[in-house]
Amino acid sequence: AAANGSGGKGFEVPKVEVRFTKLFINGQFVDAVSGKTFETRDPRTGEVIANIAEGDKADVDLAVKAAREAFDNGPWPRMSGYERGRILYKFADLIDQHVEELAMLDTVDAGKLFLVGKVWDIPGAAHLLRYYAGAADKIHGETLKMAQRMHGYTLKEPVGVVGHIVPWNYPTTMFFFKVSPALAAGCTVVVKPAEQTPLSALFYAHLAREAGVPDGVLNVVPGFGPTAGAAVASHMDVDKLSFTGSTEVGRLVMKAAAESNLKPISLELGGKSPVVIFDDADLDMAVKLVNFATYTNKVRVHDLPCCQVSDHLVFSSVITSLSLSLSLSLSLSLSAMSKGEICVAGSRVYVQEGIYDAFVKKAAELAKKSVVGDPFNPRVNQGPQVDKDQYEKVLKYIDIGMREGATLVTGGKPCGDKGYYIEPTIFTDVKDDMSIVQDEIFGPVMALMKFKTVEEVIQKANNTRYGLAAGIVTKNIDIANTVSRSIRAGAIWINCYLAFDPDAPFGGYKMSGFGKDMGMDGLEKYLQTKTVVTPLYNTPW
Ligand code: TXE
Repeated sequence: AAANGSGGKGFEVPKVEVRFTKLFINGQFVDAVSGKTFETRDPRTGEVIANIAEGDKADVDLAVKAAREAFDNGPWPRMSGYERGRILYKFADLIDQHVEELAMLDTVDAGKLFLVGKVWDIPGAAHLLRYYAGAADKIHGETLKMAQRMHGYTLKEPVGVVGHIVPWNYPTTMFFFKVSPALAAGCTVVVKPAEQTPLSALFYAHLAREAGVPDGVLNVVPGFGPTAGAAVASHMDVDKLSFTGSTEVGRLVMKAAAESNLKPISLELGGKSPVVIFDDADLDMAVKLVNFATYTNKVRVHDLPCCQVSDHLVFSSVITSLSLSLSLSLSLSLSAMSKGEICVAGSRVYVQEGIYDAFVKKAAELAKKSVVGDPFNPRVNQGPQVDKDQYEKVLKYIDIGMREGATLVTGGKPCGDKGYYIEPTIFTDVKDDMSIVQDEIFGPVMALMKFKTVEEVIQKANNTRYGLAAGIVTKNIDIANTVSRSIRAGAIWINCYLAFDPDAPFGGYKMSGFGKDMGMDGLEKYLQTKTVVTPLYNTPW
């Protein structure tokens, strides 16, 4: 890896202006009741970017009150789905008009590659919003065939005030995974962004207001988990909670929901997803796929023809003319992607014995080509880990891997003289019960393992408490079908990876959580079903 922490010179680091730093409650940017603020830091340097109003219980109470009022008496749930959809389309258009500025905010806040934010995260958010805007006027119940001369039908109604607790790894994408279907359903929402990455969420609140989302419908309360987050989870007036984050905190919010008003919740939690490579795979393609699956914190836009979804998303979005530098950088970064901060990272890699040795060699060569450095640099494939805690967590796991007896094939060290950069890392001689195979590392660390038979690898792939995703690489359709049915995970990608789409429901099995984001399933969770029954004329009752 060109692991110099800068990725070289010859690029311009833009000056990033932070316009919104206050809480957004009832259509206004306001200070926290306590007057407190907290620092958000740039992972490229560890330096402070801005001081953000620090919400806690008192502010969450105000936000929920505004959302309650907007839900109980305001126009949002009462207007036609068509009208709500029009406002959401406008919101999406405004996102498109601010792509650069939004991508910059996510780069300085989360260390995400700027070009990827520009062509994927931000336009992808607008795409997702439009998907649900189009669904807003297609929400309806069913007519019931009841015995005994009764007329019955169901109504699909918005669930009410929704609490959204979101993580830092995809500040924009996670915001819209949650908010888009909830708003389309007619709910009102209180969003608690991650303390590491509050900047873009506040900007989205501003754009929602500009688009005509009424006051109180979308509230954003940055703050810390145990204060602001916990207040959302335990609030008696929050009707539904959707959380993405760690399994540990998922357990806490589920408990808080149970101990308060029994609000229904959905959880998208950690993962430790397997990628299974069979002997018949095209070796070079498989190596690239796995490199992408493990290290990514971005969606690939090139090279793997099977990943049409991502390609389509990019090329059909507002970004109609990719700049020369962008195309160049994308083709340079075919393989060496980003920093492993993604819940579906395919970091447990099982390779069949016939190609194992060749695979290890090529995977290491590819990882070494990765350019680690400033995420504003178009030549860079991998930016910094989001903050000091995550950086230290990843390095700790690398150390544990070596102490547990795994062989470090490449990487394993921090790089650069400032900021939170780590080399893309590969371990071999890994045993199933090692921590680096069982625990979510959330960093650029791949564990490579050998297997012989289909039966054996199914057993190994399922030997995890998680069940978020899995990858299978083979040309044999019978094997692909058998393995995909046998792995207990919410998403299976055959001969591709990370093929997300607004229409494809996403969510885990086992301790990766429950409830889906995206697709019509993602809308359903913000609706509840009311059954209405009336006797027909002359039916004795
Ligand atoms: O997550 P947290 P952290 C995993 C990943 C990562 C680890 C720790 O393995 O290394 O979790 O990351 C809010 N009540 N994932 O500590 O704490 C918090 O403020 C209510 C996977 O950042 O779970 C933030 O908004 N809320 C994951 C959100 O929960 C609380 C993405 C997530 O933070 C809270 C992120 C509390 N008591 C991390 N405590 C994925 N599935 O993609 C914290 N929060």
